[in-house]
Amino acid sequence: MNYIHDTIAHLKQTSPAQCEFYQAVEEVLESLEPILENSADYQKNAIIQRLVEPERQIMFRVPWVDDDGNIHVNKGYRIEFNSSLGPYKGGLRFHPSVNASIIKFLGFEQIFKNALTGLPIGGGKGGANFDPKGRSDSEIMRFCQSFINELYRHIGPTTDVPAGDIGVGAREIGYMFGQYKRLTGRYDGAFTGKSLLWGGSLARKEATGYGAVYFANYMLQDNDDSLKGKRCLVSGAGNVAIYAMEKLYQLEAKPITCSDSSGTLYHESGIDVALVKKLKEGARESLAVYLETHSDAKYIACADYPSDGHAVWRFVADAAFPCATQNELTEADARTLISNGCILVCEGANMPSTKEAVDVLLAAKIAYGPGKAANAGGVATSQLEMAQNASMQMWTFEEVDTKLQQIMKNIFDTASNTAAEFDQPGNLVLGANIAAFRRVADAMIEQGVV
Ligand code: NDP
Ligand code: 2IT
Repeated sequence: MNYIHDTIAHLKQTSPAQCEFYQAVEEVLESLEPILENSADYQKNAIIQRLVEPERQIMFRVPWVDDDGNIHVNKGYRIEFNSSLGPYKGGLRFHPSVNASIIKFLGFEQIFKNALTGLPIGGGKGGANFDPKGRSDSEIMRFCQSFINELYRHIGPTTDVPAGDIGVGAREIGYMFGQYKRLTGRYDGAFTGKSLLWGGSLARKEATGYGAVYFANYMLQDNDDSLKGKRCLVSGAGNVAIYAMEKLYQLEAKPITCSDSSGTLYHESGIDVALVKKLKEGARESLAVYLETHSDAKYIACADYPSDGHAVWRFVADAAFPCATQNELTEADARTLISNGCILVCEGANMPSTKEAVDVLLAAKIAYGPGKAANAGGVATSQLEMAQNASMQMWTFEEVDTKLQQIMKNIFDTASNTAAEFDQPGNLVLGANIAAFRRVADAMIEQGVV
């Protein structure tokens, strides 16, 4: 459709050199063809032209002093992408690879993910090109305080509510909330992913990983199958990967891999999740240290990865859960998974599969759960945290977990029914994108040209 291609061409011209952002936009807009073709309303209201342009982009300097007295400067970002369904909501990422393209792709995905949850939350994302690796607690605290010295004026429980992402967990949220409270004098729900001691929600820490595994099980149940007894490949060893592995065991599946930024671990008898938690949540060590406890496991360093992809996807398994980062599953990886008999790919990470890999997975017609549907349990539970904060309540773990399961089931049903409505049964990429778009676009039309 010329109208979609023109929008993408214009975007590339006006927002140069943002390839991850183009990748996310192209995937969504291409799926929208069947709905845009028949809706003069969406065209007349310039919905897609407005959707791809963030409502507001904040970029700022983050100066901080390390333990030796040296001054460093990082780039801070918050992209407030779309507020048609509620306050901007989305995480903060601290990683050296962060740039405007990465934050915009994440913010764009977040609009649709949040819409799919059915909850009243708009889309946003932020972060900094700061590398937390090897930094002391005091350095992390000073960095977080400096980051908030600028960001505090843009956030609040009814305007913009940040949370965690890569490199940002409960420790960083604590330091940021402390500085926000000091500067504003307010004790409110301007962040989610908070500690359970002071306003966090039970099950938020577990929610993204658990939610992705619930989603995978719903996909399999639709084919009269289940996760029970399945051998699973997991990438990542952070928040999402750890709780995905924990839930896999609870559902009697077996995670046999995980990975970090230095390499991949393979353990035929099943990954020792308690040990990975200890290494990563506690000491923040490399996965290579796992071998000191389990000498029968194998560790493949990044230097030994195949030139066309990632070692983690080259093991034989029934299911794959990419839970680390974007574009970590290539076309060659997708082909290997399928030729090795893998029947399910469920994305805990945001946009972990390259465009070519997605095409291979869809063409093979295996169960494929795209990130914006499969990993929405994290942000959905963040909204449950906001609801608890606003009503000054604290729900039990079981209450939150039950709601999480209902939300994941609802997202699966919505994506699956929408795919069937547009004559592509099983294509959850198309189903999720169209269902989310309809909700956001209709709200934008009702709210006028803003
Ligand atoms: P963490 O920082 O807790 O963990 C990230 C893991 O992935 C770490 O093991 C890290 O390795 C590894 N990793 C990160 N970047 C790279 C890279 N460039 N190459 C190789 N390995 C890498 O982050 P999360 O678990 O929170 O996030 C993982 C993914 O899930 C991201 O895509 C995020 O956007 C997405 N997500 C997170 C949600 C959440 O609630 N936290 C919600 C929905 C999606 P190392 O240990 O060496 O640092
Ligand atoms: O990508 C994501 O959905 C997150 N990092 C979680 C966002 C949130 O606001 O909980």
